[in-house]
Amino acid sequence: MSVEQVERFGAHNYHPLPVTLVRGEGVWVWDDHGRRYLDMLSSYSALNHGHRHPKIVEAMKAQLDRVTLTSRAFHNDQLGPFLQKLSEISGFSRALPMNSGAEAVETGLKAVRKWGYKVKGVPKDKAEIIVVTDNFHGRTITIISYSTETQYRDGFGPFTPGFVVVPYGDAAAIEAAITPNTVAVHVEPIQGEAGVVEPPVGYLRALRQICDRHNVLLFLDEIQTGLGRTGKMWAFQHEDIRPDCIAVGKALGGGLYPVSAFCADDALMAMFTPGDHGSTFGGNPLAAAVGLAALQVLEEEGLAEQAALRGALFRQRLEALKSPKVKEVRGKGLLIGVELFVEAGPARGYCLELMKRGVLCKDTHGQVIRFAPPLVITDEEIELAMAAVAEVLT
Ligand code: IF1
Repeated sequence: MSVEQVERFGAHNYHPLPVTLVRGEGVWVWDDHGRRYLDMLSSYSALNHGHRHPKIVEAMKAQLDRVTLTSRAFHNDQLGPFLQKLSEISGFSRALPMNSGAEAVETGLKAVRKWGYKVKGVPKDKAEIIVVTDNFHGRTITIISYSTETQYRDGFGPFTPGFVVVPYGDAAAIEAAITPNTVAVHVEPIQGEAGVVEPPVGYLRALRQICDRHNVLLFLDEIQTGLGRTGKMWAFQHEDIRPDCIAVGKALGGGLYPVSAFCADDALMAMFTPGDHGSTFGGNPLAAAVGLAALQVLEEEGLAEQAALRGALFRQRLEALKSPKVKEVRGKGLLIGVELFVEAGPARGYCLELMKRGVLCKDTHGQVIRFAPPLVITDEEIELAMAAVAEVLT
């Protein structure tokens, strides 16, 4: 059976909860014993549309009967409509399509560095990018070069230079770290992996002003917070600012296929000339058809507004529990973190208890239970989840 095969033939780079999922539909998944669960993790926010959204499945099936891979050595008829839609929804004039979130982040790191050299006039190989403590932007060696999580770095050196780490949430620390070689400030609007950590109100607005003052680019990672998750299409909209560029991923693939992109305006995207950067699968017609459908469904079903409404209900219910185990409820929209007191014990135990009651979620950083259901969740489904959460947390 599959679990033993994964143990025998795979790498032990994950420690999954003891459940084997065999079917998914909407917010529901079923295991190999026919038991049903509410998916409150959404594959780390890649399932904003829910499992197997019919309209996205339909778009993918249609494209499967046409052409799936062309490489970028030739044009295909799906990439254009996808890029235009992503431009409209992101508010950036251009997008460079990739596959994983980390690839979109790496694309952005290349763009802001090259802009530093070609436009700002930073001396060769001296570009500095300011990042923050407890960041998570992916698993490549360059990206973990600026991670502050020992486990993500241990054994993987030597690391990529050119990153300056300052405390998350402290705008003054960002400004103090800027030098003439600083090309960008690179942060998550809300830190997901760190445990759904929100910065102080006004942080993003302060970063925008600081970057403008010092001719530095603001590069936001919206891979987990974007595409409606936090109750607006983009998390940066909560502070009414506009970054210079964003990385997008996860739900851009509609829960069916890896699709990511780096979005920026003409001047920054012009740093890429033919042959500078690429990817075998980036921008393939199947990805583009799926990505277009995912964006259309987000708009047609008002999933960002749904996340704001359902998130408010879910958060209200969580806070009303007044559980003695809960230190804090954090987050925006349907990106919610429940931090437990250390005395309550590790969050993983609660996730196991919730699993026994038909709710799947994930702990992060030991003490935080992350709730991030598909944005298509209904009030009734939230009440079902809350029944289990109430039992486990009180
Ligand atoms: C794992 C974490 C979440 C991300 C942000 C970029 C990426 C991610 C803000 C990279 C990916 C995933 C990766 C996955 C678990 C999950 C995760 F706990 F690891 F950090 F969501 F919080 N920026 N996050 O959250 O995107 O290359 O994976 O497509 O690595 O275990 P990717």
